[in-house]
Amino acid sequence: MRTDLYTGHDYFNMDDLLTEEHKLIRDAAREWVKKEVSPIIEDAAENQVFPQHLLSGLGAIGAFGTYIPEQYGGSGLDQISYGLIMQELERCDSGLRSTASVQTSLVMYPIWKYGSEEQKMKYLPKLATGEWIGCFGLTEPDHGSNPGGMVTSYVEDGDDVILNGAKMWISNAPFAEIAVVWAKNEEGRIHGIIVERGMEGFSTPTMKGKWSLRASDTGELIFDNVRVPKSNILPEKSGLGAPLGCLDSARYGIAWGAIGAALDCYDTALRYSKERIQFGKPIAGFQLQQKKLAEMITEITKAQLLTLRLGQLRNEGKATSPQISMAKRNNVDMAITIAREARQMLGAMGIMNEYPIMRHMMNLESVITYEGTHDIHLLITGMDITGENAFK
Ligand code: TGC
Ligand code: FAD
Repeated sequence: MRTDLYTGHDYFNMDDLLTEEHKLIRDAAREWVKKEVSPIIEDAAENQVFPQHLLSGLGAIGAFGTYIPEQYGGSGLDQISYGLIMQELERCDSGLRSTASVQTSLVMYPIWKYGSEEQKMKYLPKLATGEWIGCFGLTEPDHGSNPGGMVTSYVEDGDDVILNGAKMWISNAPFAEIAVVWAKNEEGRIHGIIVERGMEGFSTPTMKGKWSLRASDTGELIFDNVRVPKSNILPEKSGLGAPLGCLDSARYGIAWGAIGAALDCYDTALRYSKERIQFGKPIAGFQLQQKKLAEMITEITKAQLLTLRLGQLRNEGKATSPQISMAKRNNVDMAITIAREARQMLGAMGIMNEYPIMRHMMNLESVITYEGTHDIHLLITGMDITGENAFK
């Protein structure tokens, strides 16, 4: 196992645009990752398991509920702080960032935005510390890019509803205490409903065999006549726009996270190229290797600028969904391209788990697919600029 020597790269002095608080939050997250996660991440990926002992630490660095108000146990910070934490987590591993973005943006966010006061007080403080973990059930076996076609549904029965259906590919499902599940009511309208572990008929089988995001637990959610109190339905928003609103927040975090993965690949390749001698000199001295490195830092810098601006827009409440889609799509594509180039720069060493690049590359194959595929985000941009819907 190698010592984590990562230092960060800031070619366009982006730090000048951050506050002292932003830098403190980012540096604290970076130090925690180096001390607690870097030494164990390769084993976790190899063993296909999320290290659950990290949950309280993630809570302590503010990764759970970063922008949720303090009255509900969150950190009450801004969107850029949230982005910086996601960047530092994914610099280590996309699965680590996944756990935090699901908890903050897909579980705490809908409870905060669409929940009742009782629901907020019951769930948010425990989710903020990591005492409870949640998951988000939107995708179904037959409905991925087209979540509006979902078949999971419920019928009313006195003070309860009876829920039936199944969700698939759900991050954190195998160990989550609660699931925010999207299901149709008898009129076919989509609602969010909080399902708790232990409710009869509710199970969360683990999905094994992933070559990607191996340090993140993924599972199914099965609902077999699950009786859920009506008081667990999120009352303040319904329709497909409700889950898609959560996705905006999570996709924004991924845009930052992907920069982290790209920075780690670039940092590793740069360091290696200065140390690796071939034909009597460091490979960093060959033009072809310099071209790779120069293009990497150029693309990272462009993504950093785009994403910081997006963070400013989100702080002002002005960011549009298509702007978020563009950043998610661009940054993940940028990161996966850099991972592939960086792996080549390490030659045979690039395939070894002594270096993080191959793990990042495999992780990013999930990141480019979940929260809307690369092509779906392109179609969102296409529709925004032309006014024409090419989805259907
Ligand atoms: P469409 O008719 O366009 O829209 C339905 C309603 O939703 C509104 N809307 C949005 N609202 C908020 N935020 C957004 N981003 C929104 N996009 C659309 C829209 O205005 C409309 O509202 P209303 O009031 O008129 O009803 O919907 P569509 O059925 O045509 O689908 C559009 C499409 C394809 C863009 C969308 O469904 C989509 O984004 N598909 C991708 C699915 C996806 O991203 N799934 C992610 C699952 S969660 C996940 O992957 C977590 S991984 C987490 C981790 O481990 O990190
Ligand atoms: P499909 O929708 O079947 O798409 C297959 C291909 O067809 C893609 O290339 C797609 O771009 C293309 N395509 C689809 N429709 C169109 C169209 N209209 N025009 C052109 N091309 C199209 N979901 C959750 O709800 N919660 C989670 O926590 C979660 N975690 C995940 C974790 C992992 C590791 C992974 C891999 C996925 C996770 N997902 C989760 C599911 C994820 O959001 C879906 O995989 C994703 O939305 C794509 O759906 P699909 O896999 O069914 O692909």
